[in-house]
Amino acid sequence: MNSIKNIDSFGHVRGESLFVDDIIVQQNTLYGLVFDSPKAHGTIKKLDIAKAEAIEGVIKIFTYKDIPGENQIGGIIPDEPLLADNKVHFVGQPVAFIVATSDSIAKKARAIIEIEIEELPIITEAKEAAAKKQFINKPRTFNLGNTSKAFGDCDYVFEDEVFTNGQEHLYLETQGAYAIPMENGSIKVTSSTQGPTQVQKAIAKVLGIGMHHIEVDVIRLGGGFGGKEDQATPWATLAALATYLLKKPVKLILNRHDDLRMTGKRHPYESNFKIGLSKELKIIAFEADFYQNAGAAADLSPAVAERTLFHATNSYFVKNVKTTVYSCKTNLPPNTAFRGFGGPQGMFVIEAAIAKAAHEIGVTAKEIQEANLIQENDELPYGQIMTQAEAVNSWQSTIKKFNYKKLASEVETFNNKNKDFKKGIALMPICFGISFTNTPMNHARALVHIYQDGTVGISTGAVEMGQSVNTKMLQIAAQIFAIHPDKIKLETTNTTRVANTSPSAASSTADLNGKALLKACSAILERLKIVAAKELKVNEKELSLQNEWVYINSKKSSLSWKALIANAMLERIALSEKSHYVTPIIHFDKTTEKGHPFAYHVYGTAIIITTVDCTRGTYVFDSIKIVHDYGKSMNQGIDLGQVEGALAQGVGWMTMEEIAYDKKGNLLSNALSTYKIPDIFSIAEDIEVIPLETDGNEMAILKSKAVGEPPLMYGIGAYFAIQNAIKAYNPNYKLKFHAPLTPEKVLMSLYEN
Ligand code: LUZ
Ligand code: MOS
Repeated sequence: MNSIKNIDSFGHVRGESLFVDDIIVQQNTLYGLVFDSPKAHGTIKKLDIAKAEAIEGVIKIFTYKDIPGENQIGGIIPDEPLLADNKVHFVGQPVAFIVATSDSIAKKARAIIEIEIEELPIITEAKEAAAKKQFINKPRTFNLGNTSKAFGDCDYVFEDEVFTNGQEHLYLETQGAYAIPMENGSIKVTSSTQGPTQVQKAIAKVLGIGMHHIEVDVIRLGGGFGGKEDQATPWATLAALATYLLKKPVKLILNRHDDLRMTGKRHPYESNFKIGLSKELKIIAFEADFYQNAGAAADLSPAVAERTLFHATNSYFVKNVKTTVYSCKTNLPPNTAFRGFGGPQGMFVIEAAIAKAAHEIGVTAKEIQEANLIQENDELPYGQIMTQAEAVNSWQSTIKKFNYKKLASEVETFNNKNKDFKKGIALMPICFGISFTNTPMNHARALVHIYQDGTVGISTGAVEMGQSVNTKMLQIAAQIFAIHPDKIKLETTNTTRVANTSPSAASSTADLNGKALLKACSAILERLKIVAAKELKVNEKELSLQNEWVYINSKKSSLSWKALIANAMLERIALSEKSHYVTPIIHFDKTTEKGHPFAYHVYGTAIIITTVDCTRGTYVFDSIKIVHDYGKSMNQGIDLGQVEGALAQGVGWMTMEEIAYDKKGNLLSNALSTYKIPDIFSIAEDIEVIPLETDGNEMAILKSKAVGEPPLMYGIGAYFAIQNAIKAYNPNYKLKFHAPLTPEKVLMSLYEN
């Protein structure tokens, strides 16, 4: 069972898997296109859609005036109109929605819409916004101990600035939705969203009708990475708006350029840190201020900001901590969830602080990292007491299993012998909290039907986006019912079957939905055992299911799974079950900023080795070696895939993916020719991932820990490996913490003096 392949793999390879754009369209389907703001900030003085609307084949061009309900799609804070009213706040902000009989006609119409905008001052950077007091909400501060006092007791104190850039999600499948009118004013929307309920809720609000009129269906996503947690909503809502008003099916699929321009990305952060250490290299005090570039509306920024604070000390125990995050309002598209959700931004800063301290004191970062790893019963800055801490375990396993000493001495030998090439080595421990940091979101439901022929249909709130959650769900049901996976079907994720769901996010989807599914399957199993016990005239405690057969005390009985189900039907036993799972224990009090927000933490440690070409500033990664805490992985192939994919994304964020806006708020990295993501050559040829040996965790599904986001942060080590190579070449190099560390920046650093 453990080796079951992603159930979508054959469909994907054959091109048979269905995405929104593959749905066979109904007759009279119309095509939508968004007309967006060409300016980053200003007042709309004139919007002329009449000429465009007169084009043959253009059915209607909608503006905010056509919205029957509220022109509002903000999820956490109601600060985001669906269509701009009299003001625009970023380039790419939807202003009008063109609906035509074909995509090409809609494009012609878009080209002749006239807009006049009286420009207002444009802010593109976080600290610039902070200086002008442009914030999304109030800052948040986490406090432990007393930093100002503690700095006085430190032998060393260092400060510096840090920048991490944004990151484009670049899901293979762009944003899109297809809405069709049903009877009595109801609408069915197929959306490429991680959050079907969010979409349903936003549509109901914008149309001014009840959520019961909106059915959102999600087949699967061609990637999400957080980019479709909140930001699938506008497109589905626009399609639904047009469908509602025109009573026609409307399809809206963003092309890549529109998607890149109109959607938000990972938040760039400008930060400051102050770190204080003792002679023994204990981190006594740590302070950081994080300036998050939120973009023009809140979107998920407050939640992302919160997670930055939760991860600001990464895998380390620090007695005195004070961290503050400011969500700064700028004229960029609202930045949003991205794998790690603010965690990576926080973790990079403390790693930078450690690198700085090591450099100044004249020790290796490893010595500081090692001296401060968090341990059992240590208190985190947010009050949670560490249990089942694996930071030391994963660190020591990594050092031992990969023979770190030998690797480090090879790097040193190489550097002594070579002038034009330098190697760098870095260690990157991770510690990532699992649960939505907003406690009320940690619940899920599953609906299971056993059909009378013994086959099974499963619905949960989980959205399949390539992470193979459906395969994990199937494994759970197959295990409990002891039936072949071929007898089980994962239904689409649909708001009428499983309602009020949290988005598939926070690495928690398999845990939450899997636990609900486990409960539902177990409840049916209990009923079936009673039927079998009656039929076989034994005590139900003696019964088990194996290989589609009922066993009595591990001896095969006369009763097959199929016959058992047929009997249960005759006995009028419910073959369906709906279950609800709520993560136990967790809580958090935002007034004190203390609590126990995470079900558990995921750990691991990576060793990253790079070779820098000191003539060119280019680099390759020789090897990336990881000991990762899967708990007891329920599917090693799938989980390894998640580790490798996340790692590539982390390395890309740290080294090459360079989002660029000009001062006018125009996206310069607006195509794949100007935005470089990692390819097969960017990632180390030698990647080794060894599972950390632990007991797993009861709060994880089948003790198999969440794996979606944590491994992204191994990529942070890539920055420091390159930095160490630069240090080996240029003794005058002044450490800078400005990611991504592109070859251009490396080259400048190699030759600065
Ligand atoms: N989404 C969210 C997330 O709403 N809350 C979270 O804590 C979170 N964490 C990671 C990714 N998405
Ligand atoms: Mo996410 S960053 O949608 O888990």
